Amino acid sequence: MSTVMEETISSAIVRSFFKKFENHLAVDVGIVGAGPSGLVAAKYLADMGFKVAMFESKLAPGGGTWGGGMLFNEVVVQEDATTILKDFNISTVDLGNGYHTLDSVEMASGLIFGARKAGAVIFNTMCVEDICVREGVVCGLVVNWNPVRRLEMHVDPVVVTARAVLDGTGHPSEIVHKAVDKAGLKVDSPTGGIMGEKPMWMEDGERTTVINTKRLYPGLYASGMAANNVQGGFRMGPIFGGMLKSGKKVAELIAADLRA
Ligand code: 48H
Repeated sequence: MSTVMEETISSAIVRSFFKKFENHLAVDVGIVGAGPSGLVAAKYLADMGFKVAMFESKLAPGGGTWGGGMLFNEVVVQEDATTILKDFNISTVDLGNGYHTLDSVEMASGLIFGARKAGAVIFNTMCVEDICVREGVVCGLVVNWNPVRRLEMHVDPVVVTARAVLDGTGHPSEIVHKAVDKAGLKVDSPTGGIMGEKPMWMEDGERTTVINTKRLYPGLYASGMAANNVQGGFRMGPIFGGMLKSGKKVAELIAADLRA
């Protein structure tokens, strides 16, 4: 009886996973949440040569992209955001009125593939449950398996240190909540706290998502709906230009700060 193949395959998985994880315990940029804004940021930062690790609590990265609008698996982007999609080799259909449609499955899978191929490593099924703050700088992520969190198991996490932390957790802005509610930090918002997302107004929500994308505290940034929640922006539904442009803007902000 030979179990050589079984032993070889199991050993290959365990060794390669731990090599990858150990190699990403100290990174330039730790991104929490692999939604569209985080994935765009990951690709551009990795393209610029930064070491990027993303932590996504779900099994499938992609965030709110997959379901389109109301599970109709198409999304809309504005003309000026299509250049970002072209960087990922994602196709769109020009409606001729300033808007493009695209298949949400192609968008989700294309963003994931593009970020990964650029060199960003995605750790799926891992959630970030806390942050590290040292001498006035956010400098690390406290990471655990999401099933541990879901099953409320009393298991301690491990820490990934990062020169920059990006909250890409979408509507709840979970990481900025840790910064404000737990660490007591005053972030760069009108009150120093989390303003809370406003109701639907597509035009204003899209306009302000990019403006709302900023460094909130030394070492801490937010993109996409997390940025909107922190600054009190309107929601915008299944239009994704603002998410893509937010990801690109935050990558440029982080890169400039890390190079300074
Ligand atoms: C690890 C976590 C944690 C955690 C959450 O919501 P997302 O798609 O993020 P964005 O902001 O890039 O895109 C928002 C967009 O999808 C959207 O919802 C829009 C446009 N809504 C408009 C409207 O009107 O509703 O993705 C966030 C990701 C998800 O995959 C979460 O599972 C993940 O973050 N996440 N991962 N650790 N603590 N919290």
